[in-house]
Amino acid sequence: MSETVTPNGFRLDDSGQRVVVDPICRIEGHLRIEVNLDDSNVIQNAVSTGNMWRGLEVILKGRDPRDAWAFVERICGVCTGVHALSSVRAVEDALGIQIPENANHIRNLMMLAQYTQDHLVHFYHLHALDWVDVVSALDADPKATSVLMQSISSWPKSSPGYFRDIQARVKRFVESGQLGPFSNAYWGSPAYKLPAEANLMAVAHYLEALDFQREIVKIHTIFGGRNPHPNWLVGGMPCSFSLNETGGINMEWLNLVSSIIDRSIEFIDQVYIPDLKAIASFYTEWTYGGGLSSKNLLSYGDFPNVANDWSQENMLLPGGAIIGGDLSTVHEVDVRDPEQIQEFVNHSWYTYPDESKGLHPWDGITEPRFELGPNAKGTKTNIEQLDEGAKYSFVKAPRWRGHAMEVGPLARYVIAYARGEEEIKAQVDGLLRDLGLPLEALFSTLGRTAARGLECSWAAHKMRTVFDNMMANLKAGDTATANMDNWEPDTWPAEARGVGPVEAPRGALGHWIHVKDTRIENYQAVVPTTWNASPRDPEGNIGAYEAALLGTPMANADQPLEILRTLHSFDPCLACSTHVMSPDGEELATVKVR
Ligand code: NFE
Ligand code: MG
Repeated sequence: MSETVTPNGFRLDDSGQRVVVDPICRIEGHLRIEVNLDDSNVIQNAVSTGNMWRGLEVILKGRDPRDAWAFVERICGVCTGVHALSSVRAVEDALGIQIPENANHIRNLMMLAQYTQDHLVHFYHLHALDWVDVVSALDADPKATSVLMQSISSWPKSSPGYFRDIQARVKRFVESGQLGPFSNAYWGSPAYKLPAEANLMAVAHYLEALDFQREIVKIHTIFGGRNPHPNWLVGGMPCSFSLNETGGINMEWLNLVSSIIDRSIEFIDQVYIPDLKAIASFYTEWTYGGGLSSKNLLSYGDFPNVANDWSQENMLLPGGAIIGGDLSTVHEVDVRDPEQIQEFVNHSWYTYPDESKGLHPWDGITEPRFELGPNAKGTKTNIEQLDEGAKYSFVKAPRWRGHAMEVGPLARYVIAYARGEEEIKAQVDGLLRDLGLPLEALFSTLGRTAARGLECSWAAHKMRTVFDNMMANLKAGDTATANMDNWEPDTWPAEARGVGPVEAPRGALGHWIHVKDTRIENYQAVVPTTWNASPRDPEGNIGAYEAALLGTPMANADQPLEILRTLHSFDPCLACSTHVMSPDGEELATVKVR
């Protein structure tokens, strides 16, 4: 191919050295990235591949729509609950079922708890070690670390003795030769810029966050019985309030929820946000990873303030679409319009009768076809290089009005900023001011990571608002959590279609259902990581991961730290995006740098 320019404005050149990173670690699911480097080791071509298939859309056919949530919730245990929510919304939409105010409050609370926990775990446990050198923390002066910590936060765990103990723990790890969660990284690389004290501080918080995240998900267990995979219900939520009694959700449980919310706000604002600012301040020159984030962004909007009102004005976080980086216009998105959202498969390991066209999810088809293109190298079970001119991923290619889109916290934040949402604007402007950066700095790997942190804080605070609203409603005497009108199949029309848009932690999620004669005729999920990890489409537009990697210089082609930084900033989840492992679970590829 050599050099081409894609319709969405990215210059590709596949003539240089090909580097294959497989698997990308510290993510959920199986992701392979191939890039071509020029003579200066700058990325000139990028290929994003989801290399597993699970088939959840297919196994839903013929089932009772009221059961669908329990199947699709198993798409992923990380963004747990989001697929169940999308499913019950889709079924309620199809069958005209309204939910009580309390059910809306509980769903909002559970989703906000999900954002808070998922973003926190992503920052510390999946992404921080791209920026924080654990081994360097051994060289830190615990006293100086304490001074650093106390200069940026009033968090009480900040004494020299505390950091000395943490350092001793890390030392035992390193000396044992068994690094456990800290193994397989590129420690000592010159790409790590933090002073030893900042590294020690971040490692301490890695451990603290690991403990604290378990507290947050108790909110799921209180309202949904368990985590991961809490219980849901078409028509409401499967829990009941009895404020002054011992059974059901009483004041004791509600007080625990309230206490978790307070502690979440404290941890996020006193630990996560100060760490984010401190770490980012050493990497402001690392400006790579923008790609589609500066062009096309999509959010459905979520967290309805009042139940059953789907207008953007009613959303705590309103959505829309931005095209070509034009922040002056936020386009309305209609998930029902067959012209707007379509999935393409000409570069995906699926087949359609006519692969030059996309299909709206209500008419979507999930029929797997695994085949290697003529220019792929290696064998079917040991692929050395994929052929991006042919089919090359189990991720489909969703498009909005033909555009490849980025979704996720950065998309939500830029859209809310463009819509003039005051709280979001204040957060974004405050962070940029503290770091001395212009708005354009947002359109980058660091911007994506920063937006997730701000959104984590936003979500923790919004839990308080939603909780207080729910308590006021309960105290006013409304304790209903479910509505069983239109629940029985004999009340359903012969045919119905519904859609359940959700803003999941990683971005815009939708489930589309077609019910026929009381059974599921067709079911399609278009997931955040499906958007971001998308392969090329028939026009040649590249997806968000692919676009974000272009132009990034690699210090050392054998240590793909730069690729990890940018990929991790999206918080990839291939379990979600393919939701559909090769039948016999065979290994499709091995790690290779060529
Ligand atoms: Ni498995 Fe998911 C989220 C969904 S993914 S993590 O957030 O939906 O892309
Ligand atoms: Mg799908």
